This record gives sequence, C-alpha cells and structure tokens, in this order.
Amino acid sequence: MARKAPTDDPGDENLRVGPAKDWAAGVPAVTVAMRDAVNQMGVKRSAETLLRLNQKKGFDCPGCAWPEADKRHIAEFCENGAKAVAEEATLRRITPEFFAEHSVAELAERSGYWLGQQGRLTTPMLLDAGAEHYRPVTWDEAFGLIADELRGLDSPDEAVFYTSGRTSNEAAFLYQTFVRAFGTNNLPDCSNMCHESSGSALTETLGVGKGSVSLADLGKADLILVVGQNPGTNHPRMLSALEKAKRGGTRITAVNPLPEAGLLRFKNPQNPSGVVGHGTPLADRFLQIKVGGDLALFRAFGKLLLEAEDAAPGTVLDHSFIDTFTHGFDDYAKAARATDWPEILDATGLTREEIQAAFEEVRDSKRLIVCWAMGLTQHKHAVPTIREVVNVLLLGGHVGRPGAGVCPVRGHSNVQGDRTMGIYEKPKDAFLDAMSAEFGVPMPREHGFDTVDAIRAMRDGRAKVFFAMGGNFVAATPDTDVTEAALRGTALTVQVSTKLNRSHVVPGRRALILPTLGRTETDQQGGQEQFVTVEDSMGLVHASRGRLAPASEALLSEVAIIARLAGTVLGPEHPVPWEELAADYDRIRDRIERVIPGFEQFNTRVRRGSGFALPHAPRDSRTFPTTTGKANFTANEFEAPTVPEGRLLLQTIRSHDQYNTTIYGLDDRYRGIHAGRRVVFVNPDDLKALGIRDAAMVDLVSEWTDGTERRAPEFRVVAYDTARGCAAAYFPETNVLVPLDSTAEISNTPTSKAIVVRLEAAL
Ligand SMILES: Nc1nc2c(c(=O)[nH]1)N[C@H]1C(S)=C(S)[C@@H](COP(=O)(O)OP(=O)(O)OC[C@H]3O[C@@H](n4cnc5c(=O)[nH]c(N)nc54)[C@H](O)[C@@H]3O)O[C@H]1N2
Ligand SMILES: Nc1nc2c(c(=O)[nH]1)N[C@H]1C(S)=C(S)[C@@H](COP(=O)(O)OP(=O)(O)OC[C@H]3O[C@@H](n4cnc5c(=O)[nH]c(N)nc54)[C@H](O)[C@@H]3O)O[C@H]1N2
Ligand SMILES: [Mo]
Repeated sequence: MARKAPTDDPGDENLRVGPAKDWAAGVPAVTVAMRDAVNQMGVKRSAETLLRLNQKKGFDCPGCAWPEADKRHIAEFCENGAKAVAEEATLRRITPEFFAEHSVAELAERSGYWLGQQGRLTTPMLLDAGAEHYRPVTWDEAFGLIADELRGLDSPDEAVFYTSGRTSNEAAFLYQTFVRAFGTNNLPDCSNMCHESSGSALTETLGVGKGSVSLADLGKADLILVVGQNPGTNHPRMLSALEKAKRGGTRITAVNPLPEAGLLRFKNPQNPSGVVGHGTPLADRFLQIKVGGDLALFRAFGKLLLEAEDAAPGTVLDHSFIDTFTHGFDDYAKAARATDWPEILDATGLTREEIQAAFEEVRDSKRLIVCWAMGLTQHKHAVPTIREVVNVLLLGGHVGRPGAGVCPVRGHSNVQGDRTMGIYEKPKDAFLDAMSAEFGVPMPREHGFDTVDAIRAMRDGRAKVFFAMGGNFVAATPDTDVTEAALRGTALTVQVSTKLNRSHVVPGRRALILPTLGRTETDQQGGQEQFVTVEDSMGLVHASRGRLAPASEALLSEVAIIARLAGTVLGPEHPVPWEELAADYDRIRDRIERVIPGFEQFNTRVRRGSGFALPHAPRDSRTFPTTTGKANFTANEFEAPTVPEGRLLLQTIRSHDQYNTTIYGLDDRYRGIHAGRRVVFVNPDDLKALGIRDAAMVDLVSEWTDGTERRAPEFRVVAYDTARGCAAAYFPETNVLVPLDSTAEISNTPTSKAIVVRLEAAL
C-alpha cells in the first residue's frame, strides 16, 4: 500500500508574494496540518498517529523540544508537529529499485524538498568506490566495511561521529560509549550550530548550561521577554503557554527585527473561543531591533537599572541576592555605566523612548523570564550577548525564584538530552572518570572536533571517516561548497537516517546509508517492546513509545545499529556487553543512572506519570557550580555588527514549511510567501536607498573579511517590514554565503544570523 511520491521537482516558477499575516495558528493551521498528514499517511493512519502525539502513553513529538503541560489536551500537537510526524510516518517508501533507477549524480541535481518527498528509507545501501548507483547490502556487510575503514585509520581521531538532536537518551548514551571506547572525543552535534552559545554563556555565569524555568514559571512571571525567536513557526505550543500566562496577567515583550505573526497575535486551535475573530494579541510590546543589537539592548537595561538605583537607593536592585549569591558586580556595573547612548541607539536601531518604556517594565517586574533562540545564539558576539541577558537577570535576583529565570528554547526534540548523555566534544574529566569506572575501559582525554572543526579536519585530510547519527550535515552546515568538498574527500561517509537527504548524495570515496526506526514506530528488541526517553527544553525526562509498524522489516533501531557496529569494530572480547545492553533498554538506563547525576532510580521514575525533572542547582537551591562558586556578573566588551555603506546584514531563518533542512512545502504563509523559497526580505526604505525595486531578481553576494566573496544566485526581493539595514532569507539555500571561519567567539557557532551581503542585479 506504499504511496507514490510526486515525480516533479517544482522550482520557484509559481512563486507568489501576498500580504504578511499578523496572527498565527487557529483553524487554517489545523486544516493545513491534516492536509499534510493525510497526503503522506492517509486518513486512518493520520487520526491514529496524531492522537498519540505527546500523550503520556504515546510518543514524543519529533518536532521541537517545548515541554508538554502536565494536563494533556486530547490533541496535544501543533500544525508543525503534525507535519514532522507526517514526514516520518509517511506511507511512501524508497526501495533498492529507486536507487537502481536514479544515479547519485542525478539525485544530486534534485532539490532537498524532492529528496524528502520520496519517502522512508527501507534497506541498507552502499555506494562502492567509483560506482554511479547505490546498491543494497546486508547489515553484516555494512558493519564489516565500517569496521575495516575504522581499524585502518592511523588514529581514532581521524574519524568523526556527528549527532543530530532526535536521537534518544538510550541511543545517545550507547553511541558516545562506543565512540569513546573506540578512542576519540570527535563527537560534534547539531547543538554546535544551535544553542552552543547559550550553553557556553550559562555554564560560565550560572554553572549549568540549561534553562532554569519550568512551564509553571511562565504563568507566574510578571514579564516575559521573547528575544530572537519565532515561536509561531518553530515552537507553536509555546504560544499556548504564553497565552495562558497572559490571561493570568503576565506581560510579554517581543524583541525581533521581524514582526513575527505568532508573537503579535495568536488564535488557539485548542480553545473554542480562540478560533474565531482576531485571536489574542500576545506581545504587549514589540521592539523592532536591528540584527545583532541585543547586547546593546540588555546593556542599556543594566545601565538604566543601575541609574534608577542611584536615584532611589535600595528600591531597584536585589541587593541581598547580589551580595549573597553573585560575583563580579563592580566590574560589570562600571562597564554598564560607561556605555554611551549613541552606541546603544546605533546598535539597536531603537529610540531612547522605546528603550526607556521597555526598561520601566523590566524595572517594575519582580519576576522576569527571558526566552531566546537562534536570534541570539548565531552571532559573532552571541556568548557575550547571552551573558548580558544574565547580568540583567542577576541585578533583579531573577534566578532561583518562581516565575523568573533563563529560558533558552531548544530546537531538536532531544538535543538537550543528547548533551546530558555525553554527546560533547569537550567532555568534563568527572564524566570520563565515571564512564571509565562503569565500563572498565580507558576514555580518551583529548578534546575532539566540534562541527566547524570537523569540517576543517575533513577539508585538510586530517579526518577520513564521517559517521552521522541522523541529521543532514552538508545541508545544515555553513560554506556549502567547502563542506561538500570536505565530505567528498573522505574515504567513507555513513548516514544513519530515516529519510533521503542531500548528505546521501555528497558521498566520500565510499558511502553507506543505514535506515533506522523513527520515534513513531514500535521498537522490538530481545523479544520485547522497548521504549526510549528524551529530555525537553526544561530538563524534564520522560518516556516515548512508538506505536506504528516499522517502515520496513529491514530497519534496525539506532541502539541496535550502535551495538552491532561496536561489536564488529571492537571485537567479542570487549568489556562492554553491547548486545546485552541493546536487548533491553532498561539495562542502558541502569548504566546511565550510574554514570550521570540526576538519574537516580531512572527505570522506576520514568515509568511514573509524566516522568521527572533533572536537578538544576541554581533553580533548586541558588547554588552556582561555577569557577567562583557564585553566579558571575560579566563585564563584556561592547559589540555590535558593523556593516559597510550600501551593504545589508542578512539573517538566515526557517520558513513555516520546513524543519531545518527538511522542506515540508514551499509556502511561508505567515510571511505571505507561496510556492517558492528563493526570496530575500528587505526594508522598503533600504530598497529605495539602494535603488532596487520590490520584486527585482538579485544575487546575494556575501563579503568576508579576508576579501573572498560568496554568491547565492537569483533571489526575488520582497519589500518587508524588517529593521532598517537588515535582510532575511531562508536556509539551507543561503548556507553557501556563510564563511566557515565566521563563527561566534567561544562557542564556535556559525554566524548564520549576521552575514554582510550586497544585492546585485541577477543576470
Ligand atoms: N516547524 C519547525 N520547528 C522547529 C524548527 C524548524 O525548522 N521548523 N527547528 C527547530 C530548531 S533545531 C531550532 S534551533 C528552533 C529555532 O527556532 P527560532 O530561533 O525561532 O528559528 P529561526 O527561524 O532561526 O528564527 C530566528 C528568529 O530570531 C529573529 N532574529 C534574527 N536575528 C536576530 C537578532 O539579532 N536579534 C533578535 N532579537 N532577533 C533576531 C528572527 O527574525 C527570527 O524571528 O526551532 C525548532 N523548531
Ligand atoms: N544558515 C543556517 N544554518 C543553520 C541554522 C540556521 O538558522 N541558519 N540552524 C542550525 C540549527 S539550529 C540546527 S539544529 C542544524 C540542524 O542540523 P541537522 O540536525 O543536521 O539537520 P536536520 O535537517 O534536522 O536533519 C534532518 C535529517 O535527519 C534524519 N532524521 C530524522 N529523524 C531521524 C531519526 O529519528 N533518527 C535518525 N537517525 N535520523 C533522523 C532525516 O534523514 C532527515 O533528513 O542546522 C543549523 N544550520
Ligand atoms: Mo537547532
């Protein structure tokens, strides 16, 4: 009963631009969700699948990492969660005949959208050296071949093991065990391109690289700042939480160069009164900040708070918190006071009045939460920007108090859990010691490659085998031409995947595709049905159980793939009992419990209700495990992007119809874009100043400090309400523009949100 995929590969020939919307969700969202689901799965399967989504006995949505409320709604999913599920639970299948029919060269000409539309991968496939087509192989052959390549390396550090954030805790834990037992810490992950800057800044200032608020806190806040985030598209269930908070009196300020639909107005499809009329206005205040201006804004808040305290001593700052729990106040205060208004206004593009009004709400809030996502993390000065956010929160004592705290909103559904499980290229010694003690094998101590360093190593011939546990490495990473050449230069690429993507058609000398189970599917091991666990953006760990029959009988779970590979590479005498662990995931959880703090009685607690919360010292007890033992204020250098005359600062974002590199469809209806993706949003006044017409066709040319240029051809200009001097376009199409060396200080995250470009008339 496999469904046929469309054979055509539509380009942008039907691109239409209409008005942008000022509200999100509501009835159209639900109908669109159902339409996509039914197209991929049919009516019966759609209903059965979507009703299990995010339920206590169901599976965790493979979409975003936003937590579920304890009281579940019967349809606890959003439009984009439904699309993520439809993408995985599709009835379309890719069989060996498909690869016989399409050469790799031909597939490399197809769009990412078309590749994804072909359906689920069903059979392990090998591309031999020099071959034009993938051919089917057995699992044993595949593992044997990987083992030969790995054992033939001069050093384990010549292999790179990437992870994307859908991998379960159990698979992630076993994977890093294998990689380290093999002998390397080369464990880059999607987090390196995502919230690494948040982790870096929060670990240094608060001692824990994760968010400090729970869902309940949102409802208790006086004020929530939503900064650099587009929840209407990327975390739609967050809108329900914001709406609820608002009804209880919480005020919301949005800080964004774009007036994103969901932030302005929201219609709740799960609430009968929310689906008619204009919905709830969500943000009470909108600061249309310039791209990269947030460090300046938070610096201004800090400066104004200090000055207000001077004017009325003892009434503004939380002195008892600052005195008891923090370090570095004086240096920070000095830096904040010294910042000049002209540089703040220039960097933010806001008026003094706008900042003053927003500040007064910050000052008057006893409980303040700051939420953020990629608008803060993907900048050169992302880490100092997030440190400035922390400075403002510390001034008011907003950490470790109900209704207050830091809320980095994570992307992939288990990206936070993967890091907890040890998917990290710079592991702490305490973790490695615990691993060695548990498994009786030595652990490598030298730090490994993150994503950008892994590309450099492959480019320079220092890394020769690339193994990916999920994701779409070549499409997600910067500097597409450099990255693709780097991958092609390796001896072997291995992709453990559910769906076909660009990374399968940019092979090393040899390439393997290993098809795996998704979240929605049942996982049988050792004659028993298994479940996995995940950790959401707020540190809650819970179980996820798939219910659908696997897309093909040949699929192995990620856990089984790792165990069989480890057995083949490391041999039968190895002290880690790989097969035994894979036969019963409870045994993996027992090991996790013994290695990672916070997982006491893991198997018992995860079977109860909706799981359990991991400890978070700053939140739970105002204990700050930093180098000073206190929460650290930081005196950051004032930074903002500089853009030469006649150039724009381009940010690369997600459309409403995509999940990272997975393109669900060609619309971005909240922004008024239909049937195409190659658009660049520019402020009408900038267009006038540049002498470019709305709807003109342009090439985007990025200019890098070393004098090199990169070009993304043929984008249609869309006059749009974005901050002056800024532009926006979708990734992955624009990744060619991001230089590999353009990364954030400290976190090494590609600067995907700040690329200096000029627009050139397309030939
Ligand atoms: N449906 C769907 N859901 C997803 C994803 C998806 O692709 N599709 N991806 C998942 C993943 S991995 C992640 S990380 C998250 C991403 O979630 P988001 O971070 O919301 O994703 P982006 O599309 O990158 O949007 C960045 C937002 O920041 C704003 N912004 C850009 N630069 C700046 C700046 O300098 N300052 C400020 N204040 N704002 C700025 C942009 O205008 C935009 O609103 O979503 C997750 N959820
Ligand atoms: N220019 C620019 N670049 C960016 C960003 C940006 O904002 N701008 N955002 C960055 C961010 S935040 C992120 S997180 C990265 C995302 O980078 P990745 O995580 O590498 O990319 P995805 O597109 O999420 O990966 C999709 C693929 O994962 C596979 N997959 C899906 N589910 C499963 C599963 O359950 N198991 C396995 N094994 N495979 C599965 C499918 O084959 C699918 O094709 O991209 C980054 N790149
Ligand atoms: Mo992400």
